[in-house]
Amino acid sequence: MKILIADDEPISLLYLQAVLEEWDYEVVTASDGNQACEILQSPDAPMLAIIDWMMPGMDGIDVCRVVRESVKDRYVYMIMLTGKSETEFIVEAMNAGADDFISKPFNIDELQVRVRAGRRIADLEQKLRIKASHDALTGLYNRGTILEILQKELTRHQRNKHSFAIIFGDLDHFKRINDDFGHLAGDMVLREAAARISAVLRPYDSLGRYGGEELLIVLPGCDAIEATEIAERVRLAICNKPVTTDAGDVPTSLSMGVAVIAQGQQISFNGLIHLADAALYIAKDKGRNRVELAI
Ligand code: GH3
Ligand code: MG
Repeated sequence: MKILIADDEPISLLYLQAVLEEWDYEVVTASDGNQACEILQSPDAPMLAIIDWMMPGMDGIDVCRVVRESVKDRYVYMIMLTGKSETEFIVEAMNAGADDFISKPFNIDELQVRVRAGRRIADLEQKLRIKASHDALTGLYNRGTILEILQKELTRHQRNKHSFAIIFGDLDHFKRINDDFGHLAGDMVLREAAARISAVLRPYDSLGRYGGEELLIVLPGCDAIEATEIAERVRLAICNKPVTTDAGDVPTSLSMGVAVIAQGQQISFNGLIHLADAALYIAKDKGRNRVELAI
C-alpha cells in the first residue's frame, strides 16, 4: 500500500522512509505541507499519510483540515507526528481531522502497529466505498453512481459547452432467456454482457447498471456520429457470439437508444434520460438488436 510521509527535516524523512519500505509500504515523500496537500488531493493519492505537525508554510494541522474538506471521493487515514504530547495538542490534531497521533521520538513497534491499524481502516473504507458504488452481480457502477456521473457530465457540459452522449441499453427478450435457460444462466449473460461492453468502450466512458437488464453509458465529448459508432461496436460485441453458460450457449442481443447533447444545447437531466429512453423504445419497436438515435 502507498503511504505519504510529510516532514521538512530530511533526516527524519529518510529514516521514516527506510523503516516503512522495510515493512513493504510504497513510500511517497513531501518536504512541506503544500506539497503534502497537493499529493493527497491528486487522483492516485496514497490512502495513508504520516504528517509532521511543524512544517514551513502549511503545517500538519492545515494539511489535515484541507484534505478533509477537499477530498470527498475516498478516505485518507492521517497520522499526525509531533514532539507535542499533551492532551490539548492531541485534541487539536483530531479536531482538525487527524485519525491518530504519534509523539516524537516514536517507538518503532508502536509506529508499526499504528500504521497497520490505519491500513486496516483505509482498506475497509475502500471496500465499503466500492460496495456502495458498484453493482454486486456485474461489477459495473450501480444506478446511483452512474446517475451521479451523468449529473456531473451534464454540469460540465453546461460550463464548457462541449457535446456529450448517453446510451440507454436493454438486453432483448431477457425474460425468455431466464425462462429457457434459468436465472443462473441469465445472471451469467448479464455479467458477460457487462464485460464485453466494458472492453469496447473508451477509458473515459462510464458504464452502469441502471436497472435489471438496463444499462446506461455516459460518453464524454461525443457527437452523434461518434456515439452511434460506439453503440454499434457495443451491439456487435454482444450479438457476434452467444454467451456460454452452464445451461448452454445463449444467443444474446442488446437494443440501444442514443441521445446526444450538442455544444451549447440546454437540456434537463430528466429530459436527457427521456430522450435516450424514447429512442430505446423505438429500437425495440423496430425489431430489437439495433441502435436508434434520438432526434
Ligand atoms: P425486451 O426485449 O422488450 O426488453 O424484453 P425483456 O424480456 O428483456 O423485458 P422484460 O422487462 O419483460 O423482462 C426483463 C427480465 O429481466 C425480467 C427479470 O426477471 C429479468 N432480470 C432483471 N434483473 C435480473 C438479474 O439480475 N438476473 C436475472 N437472471 N434476470 C434479471
Ligand atoms: Mg429487456
